[in-house]
Amino acid sequence: IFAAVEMAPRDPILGLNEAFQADPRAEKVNLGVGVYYDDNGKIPLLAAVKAAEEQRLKLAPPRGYQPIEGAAAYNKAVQTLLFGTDSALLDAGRAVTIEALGGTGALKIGADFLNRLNSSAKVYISDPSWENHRALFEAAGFDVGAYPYYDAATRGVNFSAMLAALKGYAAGSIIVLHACCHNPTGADLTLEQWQQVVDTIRERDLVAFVDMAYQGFADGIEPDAAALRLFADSGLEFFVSSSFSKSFSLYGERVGALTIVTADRDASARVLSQVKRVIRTNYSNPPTHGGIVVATVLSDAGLRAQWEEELAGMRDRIRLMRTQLVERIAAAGVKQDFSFVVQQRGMFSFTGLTAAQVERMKQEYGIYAVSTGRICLAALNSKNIDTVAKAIASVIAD
Ligand code: PLP
Ligand code: TYF
Repeated sequence: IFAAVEMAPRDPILGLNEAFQADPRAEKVNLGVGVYYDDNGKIPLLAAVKAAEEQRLKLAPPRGYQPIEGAAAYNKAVQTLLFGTDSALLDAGRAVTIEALGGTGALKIGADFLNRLNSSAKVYISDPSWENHRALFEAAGFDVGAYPYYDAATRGVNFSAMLAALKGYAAGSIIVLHACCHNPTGADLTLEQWQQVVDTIRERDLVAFVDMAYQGFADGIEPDAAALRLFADSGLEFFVSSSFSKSFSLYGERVGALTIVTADRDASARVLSQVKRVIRTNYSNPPTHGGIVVATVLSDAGLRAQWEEELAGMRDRIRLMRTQLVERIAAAGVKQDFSFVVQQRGMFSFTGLTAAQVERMKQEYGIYAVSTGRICLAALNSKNIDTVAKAIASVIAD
């Protein structure tokens, strides 16, 4: 039965991990995958998470099934992070949230549900986007196109081209948007531009699917939800996938959520009943641990304050790495202006390094990056930043 099975290509990002692990060089650096490491190069276990886990362990709760849609306390906490404590949309019962297996799981449940509603709708992702967006919506049965987004010349967003493209799409098309900290470019829309996107989505009868994987990594929990709040204020129906992989450093626990905003409470009940069907036929119900930990932290004032402080610490360290990288590339004798790295937001920088230069970084220095030139700033630290700056200087010199 497997004679005709071909070898599948590796995931362009996760595949790098395998190559990195196999590299025997001690001074190797992995700037590929989007994971936050502390200054010692370790994935942190947040103190707020540890405290919540200890509480849970002490309670020694029985391990029954969760509801299909996950823990109610968790789903409510997610809604408050997305829409704020004082939300007309939430008060009106216009949002349904289900606990999902990470942001990826949220995207997939949303995509499967959308496909049941209208399988001939076209999906548009940003050009470029997170590698998995296209594959995931295609796997759900959609034809996936891309709207113009990044402008290499300005290292910003080609907003007029993006808006013009949105205006040309057929009614019902699904537009996947990055709420903040765009992956892979680090280039976000301004709030004025977001308002124009919201207006266009309404005028053209498009469906917004807002992906929020990095809330808290640009400016903070509340400011990073600003674009989402414009959608909330618009009265539109839309989809949100969100993730705590990065903001709680809970990657492998797979903690995310799908939130669907509907017209009213009645529509919410009908939508939830159908989404539960999608979940049942995929994995029945989500795992317990990660969601309970997040809900515990978010519902306890002390733990929540501690978490926000730890999140700010991660955000600030990434910012520091951005300024230091720019300084050290200049100190290594590079004339080209790299100050754009400081303007970019979130974990990533689109450095402008070519695939050939990225390959040389790997071969000559054991420094791994995505072939598109994307690097993860959160993998830099006080010990490796000089090596990385010098390697970049060396591969762009000739
Ligand atoms: N969406 C974007 C834009 C991402 O960068 C990621 C990265 O992990 C995800 C979704 C998936 O999140 P998770 O790891 O929680 O599945
Ligand atoms: O873009 C990244 O590096 C993160 C992590 O299939 C990731 O979003 C990468 C690839 C993938 C799943 C997660």
